[in-house]
Amino acid sequence: MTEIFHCSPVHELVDDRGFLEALRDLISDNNPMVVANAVAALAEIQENSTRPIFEITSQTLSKLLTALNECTEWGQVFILDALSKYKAADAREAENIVERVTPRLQHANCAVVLSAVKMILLQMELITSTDVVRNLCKKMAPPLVTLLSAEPEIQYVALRNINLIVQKRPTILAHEIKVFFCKYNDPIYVKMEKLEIMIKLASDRNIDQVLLEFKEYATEVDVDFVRKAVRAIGRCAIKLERAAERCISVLLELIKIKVNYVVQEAIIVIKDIFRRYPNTYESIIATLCESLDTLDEPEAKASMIWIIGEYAERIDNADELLESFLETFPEEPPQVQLQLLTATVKLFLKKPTEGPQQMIQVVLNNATVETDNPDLRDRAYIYWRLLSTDPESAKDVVLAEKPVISDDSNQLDPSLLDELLANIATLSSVYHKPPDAFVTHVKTIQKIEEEDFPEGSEGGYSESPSHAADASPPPTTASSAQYAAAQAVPAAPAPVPDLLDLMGMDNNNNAIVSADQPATPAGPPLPVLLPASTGQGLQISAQLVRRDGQIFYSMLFENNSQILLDGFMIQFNKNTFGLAAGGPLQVPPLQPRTSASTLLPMVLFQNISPGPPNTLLQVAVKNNQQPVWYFNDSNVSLLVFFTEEGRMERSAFLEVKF
Ligand SMILES: *[C@@H]1O[C@H](CO)[C@@H](O)[C@H](O)[C@H]1NC(C)=O
Ligand SMILES: *[C@@H]1O[C@H](CO)[C@@H](O)[C@H](O)[C@H]1NC(C)=O
Ligand SMILES: *[C@@H]1O[C@H](CO)[C@@H](O)[C@H](O)[C@H]1NC(C)=O
Ligand SMILES: CC(=O)N[C@H]1CO[C@H](CO)[C@@H](O)[C@@H]1O
Repeated sequence: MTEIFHCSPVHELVDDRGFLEALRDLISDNNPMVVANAVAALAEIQENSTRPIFEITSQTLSKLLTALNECTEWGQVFILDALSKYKAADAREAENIVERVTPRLQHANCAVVLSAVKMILLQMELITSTDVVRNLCKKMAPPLVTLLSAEPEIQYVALRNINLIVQKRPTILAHEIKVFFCKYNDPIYVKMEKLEIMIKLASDRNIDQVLLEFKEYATEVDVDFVRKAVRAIGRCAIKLERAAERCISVLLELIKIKVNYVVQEAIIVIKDIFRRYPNTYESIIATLCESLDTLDEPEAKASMIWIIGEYAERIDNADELLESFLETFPEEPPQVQLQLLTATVKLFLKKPTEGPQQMIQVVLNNATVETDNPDLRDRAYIYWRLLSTDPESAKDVVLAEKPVISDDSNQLDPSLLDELLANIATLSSVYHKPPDAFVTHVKTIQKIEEEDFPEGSEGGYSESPSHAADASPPPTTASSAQYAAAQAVPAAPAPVPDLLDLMGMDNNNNAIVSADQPATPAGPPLPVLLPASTGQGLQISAQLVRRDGQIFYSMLFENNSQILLDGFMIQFNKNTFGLAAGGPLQVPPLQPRTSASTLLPMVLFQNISPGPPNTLLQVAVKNNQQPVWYFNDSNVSLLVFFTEEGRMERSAFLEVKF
């Protein structure tokens, strides 16, 4: 055994099953010190391995729980993490495990504390006794509070984790809201996180205290923090019905201070409050209207316009107010334009008099003829059509009762929350993103069933010449000249220089890529879709690109095999956009150790797949020497379907059914 321990650096042994088995066997040793040392070694190996190397079984459970006291800090973290994944047989076993682990909550190392919290939270799912759960919640509060007396960086990590914990079990820290009050010298990133948790812990019982705090924060110097504090007041109003009135009076006090960004932020949240409690607080609209001319931020402007439109019948001079906004309609950002359009229509439906009627003409003209924004245009046309055909149903649509909103900002989806809770004390719980969102995996290649492809085995292939001599450039129509020019780009995959620059080139001999020319890729390399190891030495990289309004499949073929490869053909499986080859695949015979790149022109809407939309492109490539290779291009950028200006072509837009 000692021999094995000495032999070589840990990471080289990760794949040595015999060695790992030996270590795992030691976990069952009767001496807790031996168990602790084996755990330490396993923990270190785990550091260097991406797959879990160790799992707790019901046999090793009690040994490990006993050894927990003897272990190093990292050994403890390792055991606790493994225990989090352990599936207890029943509530009693879960209770036993948790009871043995609770002393870890007092540990000085915050990694141990967070791992213990995670483990308890996860095992608690199984525990049914409300008394036991309540007790555990009580025990978890003090260690979490202690984490907040550490240095700011650790506080931040603790706060991000606590943010998750209070979403799952708000009771744990329900009585501790005071520790989340911001200190004047807290760094801004700590303050922001504390604010978020204060909102989550705010309740009818503590709201007065919380509002005093928020009000104070709203007068500090850091603008972002002030804004967040004002928004926090609004979110509390939405969350706590009984406290809404108190929240609103604080907001009104803040508006009266007339600090520009405070006013704007307040108006944004008041719009949400109106949506949460319709027909309740409209009396404050007059106060809001006093600040009308100070609004210069799109979101605040849009909110105010929404309020005016929504309550047009109760605001005497609603038409004047809207008219003042309309003067700058063409220059406003889209967000404001959309609100102006809707508010004007609401005003017209509520007060169908001459003034509003003129306004609506101006708005509809501006929003249809004079705009490039498709959202604005579509909405304007819908209103126009509704108003001109059936004003009564226009009322039903535009003035319909809106669903009441609730405060779900910064609230995580329950399944994501559970996944993140299982990752407490890791980076994942700090980012609030699941591990696979920032740890990339290596793509593996899978065989696609040949029957999936249209027209059987050969029919649909776009052929490439068997010999370079056979390859004649396509006929000289305008588009095929472009295409030939595209082919002439010597061995340079994406991005290809502007095609127009190449039009003057003599492309008789360059019409296909010379196989002798080594690939000198300019710009980022194409993604490898068929690695040489899978393709018996043939490697294929490819990506859809858009050049001069046309879609191409930019491909690079690399021959790492010992034989000449020729007769290349390509076929695309049915896909959402109906992408298919728009011409033959022009790849010259590939000598061993040579490569060739090509731009294959693509057409849309040729073989549209009936299934739900996705961005997957399944490709089959064959040649005269090798079997058919299948690969998936899973990274089809939607951008290539749009013109260079980012607008989708009309014909393309009409045909794609999202
Ligand atoms: C667009 O709006 C501006 C400002 O309100 C107005 O002067 C102009 O006449 C409008 N254009 C049309 C075509 O109605
Ligand atoms: C390729 O696409 C098929 C069909 O969607 C899928 O089943 C397969 O997992 C994909 N293969 C890879 C390597 O992504
Ligand atoms: C997907 O394509 C884009 C460019 O279109 C590239 O930046 C990105 O790295 C690609 N992602 C993967 C996973 O290949
Ligand atoms: C897989 C691969 O790239 N093989 C070779 C094909 O030919 C080119 C050009 O000679 C070589 O650079 C590659 O190594």
